Formats: sequence, C-alpha cells, structure tokens
Amino acid sequence: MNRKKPEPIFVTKPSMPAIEDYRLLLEDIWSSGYLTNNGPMVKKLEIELSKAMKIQDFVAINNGTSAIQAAIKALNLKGEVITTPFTWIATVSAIKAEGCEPVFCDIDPETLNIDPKEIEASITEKTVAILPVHVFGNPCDAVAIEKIAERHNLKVIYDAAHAMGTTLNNQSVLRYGDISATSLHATKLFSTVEGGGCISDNEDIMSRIRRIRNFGLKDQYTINEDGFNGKMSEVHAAFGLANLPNLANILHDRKEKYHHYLKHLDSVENLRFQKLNGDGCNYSYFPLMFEEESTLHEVLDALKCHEIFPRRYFYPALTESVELPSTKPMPIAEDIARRILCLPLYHQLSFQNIDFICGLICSTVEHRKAS
Ligand code: T4K
Repeated sequence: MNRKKPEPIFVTKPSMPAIEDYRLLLEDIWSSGYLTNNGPMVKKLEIELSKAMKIQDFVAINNGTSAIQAAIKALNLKGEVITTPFTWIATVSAIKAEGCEPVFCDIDPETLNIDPKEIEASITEKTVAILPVHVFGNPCDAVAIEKIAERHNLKVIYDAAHAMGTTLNNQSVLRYGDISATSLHATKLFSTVEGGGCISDNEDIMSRIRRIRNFGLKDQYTINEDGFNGKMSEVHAAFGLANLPNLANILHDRKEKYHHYLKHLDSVENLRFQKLNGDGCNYSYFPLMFEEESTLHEVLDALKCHEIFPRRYFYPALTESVELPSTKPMPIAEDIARRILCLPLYHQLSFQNIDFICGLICSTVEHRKAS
C-alpha cells in the first residue's frame, strides 16, 4: 500500500471560502474603512448565522475561549462550576479566568460527554453552574442536565466549541442551556479564522454579552458591565460570510466521510467508537478508541511513516494535567484519554485517503493480534 503523493495529512484542514468571494467582501471593507468595533460585516454574520442555525440571535466574539468567559460574566457567576476533564484546556482556563473554581465530574464512557448521573454527586453549596461540553460535536444529554440544574437552581453554559451545525431533538443544540458558547477557529467545521460566539434565547443576556465584548460599555461614556475586548474584526467576519454558503455542503460531506471510516473500521476487533446521542451530530471529528494505549502508539507510528498525523484529543485528561484544589481522579476520562485518537477528517480529504488510513489501521491491529 502506498500513497501516490505523500503530502502530509493532518487531523484537519480549514474549510476555505472561494478566494474571489472573500476578495469581494474585502473590497467592501477597503472602501468603507471600517475594520472593527461591531461593523457591518459582523452584524451581517450574526444575522446570517442565526438564520443558518435557526437560532434567535448570535453574538460574535473574537474566539471560543472568550465566548465562554463572556457567558460566565453575563450570568454573574462566582463559585464552583462543574465541568468535564475530557476537554480542551480552554474550557477550564475560561472558568478560572472568571474567578470561578472548576470542579470535575467524570464522563460517560460511551458518549464521552459529562455523565449526568455523576453530576449531582459533585454539587456542593458553592456550586453555581454546570458547564458541559458537546464533545466532538456529539450533543450532551441536555434534557437530563436541565432537570438537574432546575432541581438545584444552577445555571447551565454549554461549551459548544465543536457543535456548530449539531442538532438535538430537531433543533440546534446551541439553543440549550442558559447560554451556549461556540468556537469559529480555523480547525472547526465552520470558521472565521479565529472567532467564537454566544447564543441564548434571552434578549437581556444577549445585550449584556454585546456590552461585555465591548469593554462593558453601554454607550461612549458609560461603563455598566465588567467587560473586556472580545470583538471580532470585520476581516474575520467577512471570512465567515464568504464561508457560510459552503456550510450545508461541509456538513453533508463530513457525515459521508465519517460513515466511510465507520464502514471500514466497524468490523475490526477491539476498536470502539463514540456513541452518538440521537442523529444530529455534526461529525466534526472521527474519534477512535483502542483497547490499549500501546496499540494506539503502534497505529500512530504506522501512520506517521506515511506522513499522516491524527491527534490525541484530549490527552491527557485535565485531572492529570491541571492542578486544582478539588481535583480527584476521574478513572473513565483518564482511561479513555489514553486510548483515543482523532483521525483526519475534513472537506478536502479524499475517500481514497480514508481507505488508505483505514487499511493501515486494520493491518496494524491485525498484525498485533497475530503476534
Ligand atoms: N472548548 C473546546 C472544547 C475546544 O476544543 C476549544 C478549542 C475551545 C473551547 C476554545 O476555542 P478557541 O478559543 O480556540 O476558539 C486546536 C485549536 O487551536 C483549538 O481551537 C481547538 N479547541 C483544539 C481542539 O484544537 P491545536 O493546537 O490542536 O491545533 P493545531 O494548530 O495543532 O492544528 C491541528 C492541525 O490542523 C494541524 O496539524 C494542521 C491543521 N491546521 C491548523 C491550523 C490552525 C491547518 O491546516 N491550518 C491552520 O490554520 O488546537
């Protein structure tokens, strides 16, 4: 087995707009001289994304990490925030940056999302919120989480960094919780290069987030929020606008490629896949779990020989890499973090290359079994 042109294959590659579409929007920016501070491109992007996601409103923010911070600020949270140790560090750094204390709760071994059954045991009198992550675009059990939050009078902020285009119960998953915070980073399925956003059906909260991202200013001379500079530039918003017409196609393509991987790998012994909650996942990643970490290393080595570079998202689990006063071991998250690999998945990835990657994985796993 050999690839014809061994160009490196990374875990992802940004979906790019047609350069001519982007250039036309840049010309508008050049002639208006309006570069940032809630200009026409940002306003348009917010309207168009709201339409595309079928949500009430979208506040564009400069990245996904500050979107989580803006959400925490908007709800005035101070205290313990229950979250998952199986996530990117940004989830936890945003909680800490807002003066709250992250408290970890273990994950469901099948869905890889925070386990609702474990949340209640982590609640103390200091708990103010739950901050789950829709891991790899797989929607959390939002109904169960909402019930727990109601019972204990807690706020819910979803880290929806991976979840643009994900639906749950036939609506955008971004509509769940008090606020959802998403990322529009270049490695995400829909991107503005760097970017993020907050989503809520509550108009007061959305107005507040708009002030928070603009230094907390109500008007030119009145500061009525504790804010920061979380604004998205016009150049970034234009990239998103030029990219938006591709979104439906990207979502369709991901689903096909995800299932192409699955078709090849499903029958291989000792491989496990993320259990999807419903049929609304956006397939933004292809996570693959091995029975043992040593098999993962063998597969990584085999792929590396062919310039193929999957990623160990999320290794190590944050309980093993972040020092927090309340941290206890989280056996499920820590175990899975050691055995999971995200395979390359992006729009430009060819089906032939998926076949090639699957072939290498199968032969490595079978060879290991035989030896
Ligand atoms: N919450 C969660 C659950 C998150 O996963 C993240 C971010 C956040 C919150 C925070 O959102 P942001 O503040 O970032 O908006 C990447 C991303 O930087 C990060 O956004 C993402 N999660 C995380 C899971 O992955 P790296 O360090 O793994 O990316 P990097 O640069 O190694 O890129 C991966 C591969 O993609 C490269 O090997 C090549 C390719 N690539 C990457 C970039 C940036 C390209 O081909 N072109 C590019 O421009 O963090």
